[in-house]
Amino acid sequence: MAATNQLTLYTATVRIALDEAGAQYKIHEFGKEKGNKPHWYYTINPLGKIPAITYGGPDVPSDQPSPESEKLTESLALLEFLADIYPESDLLPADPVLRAKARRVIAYYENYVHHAFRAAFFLAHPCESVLQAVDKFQAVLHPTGFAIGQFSIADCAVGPWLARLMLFLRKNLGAYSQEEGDKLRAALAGEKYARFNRYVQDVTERPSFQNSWEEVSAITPYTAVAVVDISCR
Ligand SMILES: N[C@@H](CCC(=O)N[C@@H](CS)C(=O)NCC(=O)O)C(=O)O
Repeated sequence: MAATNQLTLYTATVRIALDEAGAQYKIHEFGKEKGNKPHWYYTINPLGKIPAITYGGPDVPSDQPSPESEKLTESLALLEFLADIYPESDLLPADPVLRAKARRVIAYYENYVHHAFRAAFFLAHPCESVLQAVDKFQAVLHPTGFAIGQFSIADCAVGPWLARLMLFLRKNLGAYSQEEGDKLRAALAGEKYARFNRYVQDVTERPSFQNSWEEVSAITPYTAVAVVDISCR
């Protein structure tokens, strides 16, 4: 384990977990360099992807990472790591059942919702598959409140994506036809998806979400190019 608790986040929605934990951290934003990372970043993540965290080592400028810090990547691993180093945040509760439920919500989002939205947005697949995915997803949400009742890494992981997908849908971005888009919007607004809509509303109203959402919307232009962004997590 690192000898210091220096922690630098290289942008992304993992920031929600840091804010929830009340962590002290530095943030490095890439802005226009997002798709073409500077060479020093490859010492943190050889894949050049964000998010990443440097942890431990001396407190150095974020564009001069120390060889002494741990370099951590993969958003879900980072969320679990933050829950581990800030146990008092309860982002991943001690109860094994709740832990399994938090991980299940993330898996349902990834395995069903993300794929279905992508197929509709990129490949103009019938929007019906989005509704089926959302239905499966809402069935594993706690009946009220956040994904497992209390706020957890599940909300950090899926909240920003759901907000982004719903934003794209509202803005009519994607390969689906106007008619399919209208059908999907109308169906999703229905009573059948009340739990899903309430969940999206609750997560997006959370102050920690609002902090990083401004960042996401600032770097994501509302154009067809923005749709490409949903391919990453
Ligand atoms: N599975 C990785 C995906 C990382 C990823 O694809 N990140 C995107 C941003 S969401 C990225 O860095 N894209 C820019 C690039 O590929 O250069 C994770 O969850 O961390």
